Amino acid sequence: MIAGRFITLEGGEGAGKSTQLRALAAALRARGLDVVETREPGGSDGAEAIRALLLTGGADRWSARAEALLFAAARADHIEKTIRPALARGAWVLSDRFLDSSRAYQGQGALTDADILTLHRIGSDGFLPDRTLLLTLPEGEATGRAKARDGDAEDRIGGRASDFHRAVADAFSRFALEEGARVHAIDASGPAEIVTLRLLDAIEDLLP
Ligand code: T5A
Repeated sequence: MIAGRFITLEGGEGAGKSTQLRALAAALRARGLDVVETREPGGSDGAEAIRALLLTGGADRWSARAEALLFAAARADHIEKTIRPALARGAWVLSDRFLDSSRAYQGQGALTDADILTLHRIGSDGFLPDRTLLLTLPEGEATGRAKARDGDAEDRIGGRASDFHRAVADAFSRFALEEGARVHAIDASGPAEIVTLRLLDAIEDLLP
């Protein structure tokens, strides 16, 4: 049986994660692989219910600590109900965001990166992806893509100030520098088809 693999796509708002996840899934299916497409927050019934709590409502609906705990709880359910069963049957699981988003978004303020990793150890035994593809795009370009799609409609977290999103981008870049074996930074500029080829190149060594 082919070994299942767990691949995550990360990056800021509008970098093209959802677009690339669909394209990557299609490319892997064309190679005969069983592929599961999923996302965070969400990806299981329980986690999707938590997603609605996290992304709607006023900016101060949750404290920083409550927000981090909700993401960790959603992730625990997602891993247990969706990711692990799919990997166990030999599927490739592609997730639009995962732990590194919590580290970048929730681990740069009231809580540290170490705190987020502790929550992940408690919630999910510290389970990590086989490879994380970090889509990088200059700030203006990413904002332009997101605005072209959504106008001014932003969710609870996406709508935070640009300083916050800059700190998120810096944190992601740091993960790629410090954890280079797992986290590969991919240039997300240019036509979507070209970006997909870059992503395929970055997982070539994992393919059967
Ligand atoms: N969050 C999430 C946390 O704070 N902590 C966590 O632990 C987790 C898991 C989730 C929010 O939750 C936060 C982060 C987020 O704020 P979401 O609704 O899931 O929010 O949305 P995002 O993950 O932010 O993703 P977006 O939908 O904003 O953007 P994507 O998926 O990166 O981009 P995509 O593919 O939708 O593309 C955006 C637009 O650009 C076009 C697309 O057609 C689309 O219109 N596009 C391109 N245009 C030109 N060239 C290309 N190459 C293009 N690729 C895509």
